[in-house]
Amino acid sequence: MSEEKKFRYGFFLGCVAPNRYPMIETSIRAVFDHLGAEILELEGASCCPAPGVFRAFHIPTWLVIAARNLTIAEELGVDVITGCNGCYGTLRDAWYELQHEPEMKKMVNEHLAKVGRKFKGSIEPKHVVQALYLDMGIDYLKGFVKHKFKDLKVAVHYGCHIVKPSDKRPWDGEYECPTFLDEIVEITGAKSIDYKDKFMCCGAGGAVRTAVKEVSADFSREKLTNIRDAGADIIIDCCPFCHLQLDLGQMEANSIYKDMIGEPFKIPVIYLTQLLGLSFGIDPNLLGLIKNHDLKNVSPFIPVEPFLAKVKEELT
Ligand code: 9S8
Ligand code: 9S8
Ligand code: COM
Repeated sequence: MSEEKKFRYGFFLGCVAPNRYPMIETSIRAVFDHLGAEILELEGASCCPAPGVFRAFHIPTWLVIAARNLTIAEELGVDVITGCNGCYGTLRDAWYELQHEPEMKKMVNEHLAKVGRKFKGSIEPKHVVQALYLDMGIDYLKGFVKHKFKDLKVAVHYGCHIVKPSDKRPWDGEYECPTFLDEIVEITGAKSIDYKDKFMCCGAGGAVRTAVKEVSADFSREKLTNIRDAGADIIIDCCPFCHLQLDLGQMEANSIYKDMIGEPFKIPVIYLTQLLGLSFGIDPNLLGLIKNHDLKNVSPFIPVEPFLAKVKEELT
């Protein structure tokens, strides 16, 4: 008999983590398991669909697809967690809107009836960070810390959708200068350093990355310059799309804005649960913290080895 777990969630994967950054998915699974959370699969889930793309074109289509994804978790009777800000944005905004707009809910359920589904609004979509910070809480997390970093300077990147729109987020007034992510990071002993325009977008969202690569790379260039100027050893984020932009985006900024940036950027980009997992004593391999590879077009694009060297030095 398996032991009774304290928390249960349906895991909404989205597209970017499973396709481009499987280490993000792996580290979320490892850390949640370690924290006594049971993870259920949402079989048949699709793209959330991406807020900056689908919602920008056709709101009813966006709502119906989002609601369909939520009904999968409703059938299982569990709240949803997602490790992606964009998926969180879509699932949470749609969930909220459908509860406040009966006409929209009626329209959505007419469509869902054709595939034998019905949106009720009975479960809550949560970000992985929300589950860690609000469901479990800092004190609970602290109880799992086995190793502490002594000298690791972290630039925390929140991304946009995790805090905005504020009326549909659970952060209790903390929307302009939130601290919840920094607080989680700091239980590992790492220092979350201040840097200029910390809450600026990474440059990827709202389909900017797809539409105008130079503009999105310019955002990243500015953000990365501020992060480097502040002396960060690594970047910590909580969104696979930000992760892609801050990792692959360093290569892009290095080539598109070569003349502006001086030394090429090479700041390791680490997902929150990878850092947490290390501090909980989880094997780096189970957190997808792999050594540099020589495969082409395969993440991570910026080697994480300088970080792994530091981990070895500080955590053993
Ligand atoms: S799904 Fe499809 S494109 Fe993405 S990763 Fe997050 S947002 Fe939702
Ligand atoms: S991608 Fe993730 S959440 Fe977003 S829209 Fe602005 S920032 Fe980066
Ligand atoms: C950003 C998602 S995480 S989107 O590009 O705004 O849809």
